[in-house]
Amino acid sequence: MCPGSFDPVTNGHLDIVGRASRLFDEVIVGVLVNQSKSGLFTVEERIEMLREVTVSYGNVRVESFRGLLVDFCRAQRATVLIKGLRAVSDFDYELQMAQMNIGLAGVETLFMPTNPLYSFLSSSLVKDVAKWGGDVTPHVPDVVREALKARLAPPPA
Ligand code: COD
Repeated sequence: MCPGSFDPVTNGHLDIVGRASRLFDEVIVGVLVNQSKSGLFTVEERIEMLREVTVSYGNVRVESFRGLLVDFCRAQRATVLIKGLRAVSDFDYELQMAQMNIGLAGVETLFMPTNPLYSFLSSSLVKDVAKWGGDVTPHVPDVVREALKARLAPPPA
């Protein structure tokens, strides 16, 4: 299980999903439906983009979930969570979540070091750069770049 918000998916996420797909028979990308936080893209839009960019991996499927991640893992019969670690700053929070998830339901977490090409990448940073007209081509798949352009385009004068 590769869980996240994916608002939107970046090349950093994709790198982790692709590497996980080579290690496991089946990979589920779990997109959190967060009712208390509205994103730039709807969950349906995020899922559509994720499906498009993972279509070449035959063993990856994309699903949404609400509530506790471990309940979703149980429902999907997923036993391992895969998380990417970008820097030491990610580790504190990821360790807390990993320990909570194993305590709640025995679901293990494996950490994958980020590809150094993407170690500074986050969905928020990409949205901020795109908002101010910066080029996000190296950081996201083309379909995401175009969606960002369309969503963040300044209104016509
Ligand atoms: N390089 C490598 N990995 C990356 C990169 C990058 N550049 N960017 C992101 N990642 C990886 C990280 O592993 C991250 O965890 C994952 O991708 C998803 O990233 P985001 O930013 O899309 O998603 P988050 O961090 O908002 O996701 C948080 C969860 C949805 C996993 C968490 O909130 C959750 O489990 N929520 C469900 C409720 C729950 O069970 N709560 C209790 C948790 S103990």
